[in-house]
Amino acid sequence: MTTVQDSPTAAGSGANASQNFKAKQRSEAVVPPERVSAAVTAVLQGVHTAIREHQVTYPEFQAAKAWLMEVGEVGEWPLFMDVFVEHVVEEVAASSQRGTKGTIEGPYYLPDQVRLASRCELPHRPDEKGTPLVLSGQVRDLDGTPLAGAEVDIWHADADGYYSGFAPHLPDGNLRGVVVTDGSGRFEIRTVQPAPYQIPTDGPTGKLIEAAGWHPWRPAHLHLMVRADGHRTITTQLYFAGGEWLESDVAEATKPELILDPVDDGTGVRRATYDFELEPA
Ligand code: MBD
Ligand code: FE
Repeated sequence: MTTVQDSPTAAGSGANASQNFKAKQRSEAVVPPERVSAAVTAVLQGVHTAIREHQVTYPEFQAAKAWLMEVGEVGEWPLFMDVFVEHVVEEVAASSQRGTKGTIEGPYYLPDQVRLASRCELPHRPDEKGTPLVLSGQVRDLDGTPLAGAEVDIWHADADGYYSGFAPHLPDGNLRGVVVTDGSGRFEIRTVQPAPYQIPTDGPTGKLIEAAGWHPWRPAHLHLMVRADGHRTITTQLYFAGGEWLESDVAEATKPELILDPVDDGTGVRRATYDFELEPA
């Protein structure tokens, strides 16, 4: 029987995302006072400017406070920050990164997933819905040297747009795995086509989006973190040509270099290739 607790809620996924974030945030970054002052002054000046330019009223100011409180109570800060802010932090980081393009990590990465051989199928439910999808490719150094034993850590939403670990009806580890490349740096991962992701409409982030008349969608995507000894880890996502919301990702995290164009192999399996190039650490 399906109970209320079994269906995904904003509070459920938000609480899990907040807990997960706190667990991996082992130590506070040490930021010198000059830098704290410069960045926070700029942020506050932006807020002050918005209030003056838009003649924000007391009721609007109080509504904003109530909304900020709710984001914390429901645990949606990881979601909000990664959707609306992370893409600019990534843009700054990307300016000193060579090789395959990165993009935002988002709030739904979970470490320590099952390790899988270079040719593998991601863990899934026996009745997992969705069009079969095979992603194959090679991990290389910038000079073209294949990287054997590299890790392709992959996670993605299911055919309904939900992530395991953040939706109570999904088994732990579903559609997540750490794939280890073979002697020539190659991998071949069988999974299912993910659906576009919709920001939960029942939480404060979704309510803000609705109140502003925006849309809550991200295009369908695969998340990847690619690691190899002596190389800089790349965190990225791969999208699908022709997919809905590609041109209007709410998280502004698409890049033209990150779009797959899978082809049906004649058996109903969609196949795509993507090679990753990592720079030296
Ligand atoms: C996602 O699936 C995601 O990738 C990001 C960046 C934000 C919210 C949900
Ligand atoms: Fe995602």
